[in-house]
Amino acid sequence: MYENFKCGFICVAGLANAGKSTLVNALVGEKVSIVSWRPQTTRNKLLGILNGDGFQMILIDTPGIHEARNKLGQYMMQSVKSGLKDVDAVLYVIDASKGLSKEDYAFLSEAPSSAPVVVALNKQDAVTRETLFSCLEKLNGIEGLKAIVPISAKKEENLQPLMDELIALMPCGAPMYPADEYTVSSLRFMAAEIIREKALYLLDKEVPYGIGVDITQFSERKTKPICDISADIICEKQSHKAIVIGKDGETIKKIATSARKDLEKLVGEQVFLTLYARVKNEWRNNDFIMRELGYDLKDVKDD
Ligand SMILES: Nc1nc2c(ncn2[C@@H]2O[C@H](COP(=O)(O)OP(=O)(O)OP(=O)(O)O)[C@@H](O)[C@H]2O)c(=O)[nH]1
Ligand SMILES: [Mg+2]
Repeated sequence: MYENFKCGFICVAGLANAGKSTLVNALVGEKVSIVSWRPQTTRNKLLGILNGDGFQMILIDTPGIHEARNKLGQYMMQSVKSGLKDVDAVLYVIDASKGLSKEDYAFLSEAPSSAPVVVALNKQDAVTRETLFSCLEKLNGIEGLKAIVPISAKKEENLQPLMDELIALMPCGAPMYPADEYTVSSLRFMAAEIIREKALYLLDKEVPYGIGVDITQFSERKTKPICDISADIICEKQSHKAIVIGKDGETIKKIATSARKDLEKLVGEQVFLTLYARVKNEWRNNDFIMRELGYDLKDVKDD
């Protein structure tokens, strides 16, 4: 039945802010991963499943490559490393508007995965032809790349040729996931991410980088199509907590209002959302709290 069917794992890697999550969402056609203009938005390895005609492409979104400055950063970089293992191809995303950095060169020339590498030169909508050609020229000088495809993930431009390159690298085999699944993340995890995304947009300066979201209640009522969700926005400092709450609670209310709309889409029911801000000092270096928030180094350790 699956004689000519193709199924493969593709690891989507690249520097922070390159547009990896935007691309995964565009390819899958659903919101698998949250997006923001801030670097280091994605913190976990996430699966996005694209069910196409005759193929199932399993995309692994990963955190942006950066130098870890705390245990959360180490967890994120370990997630990238583990995402690169045992895949059929690596889709390396570059932000054309920033040009090729030495970190991009290092990744592409050191080839940290044994899988073939396809480069998506992203944000073509935001650069001149000259800039795009200059990036393409530099990339052409790097040996061993399977393909280089200029795209715009945001505007969904040139995604078909990119998909064709990736499908060509996928082996024949039966699908790994049911055809109606687009991710394996739990609703609880996705709810926490949606709240974090809104906080990333609404908070300023260094505050958003130090927040985590802990879902403390997620229950669907038996008698009515209503879902009650409560969550703590964890901050690193008392001063950050005051910023998260805002004057007369305005900021946390704004986060809740915009999160509620997306949460209702996610669960398909009316959502009653309650948010609290709590301080957990230096949580990004605390194994115990990190584990509580779902960032457990053991989950992404090398084996
Ligand atoms: N102009 C333009 N902007 C884009 C494009 N793709 C992504 N962006 C923007 O780039 C920013 C970063 O996008 P993300 O998808 O969160 O980037 P990421 O690589 O997942 O970032 P991290 O998770 O932090 O590593 C967001 O503001 C996106 O809207 C594109 O094709 N064109
Ligand atoms: Mg991301």
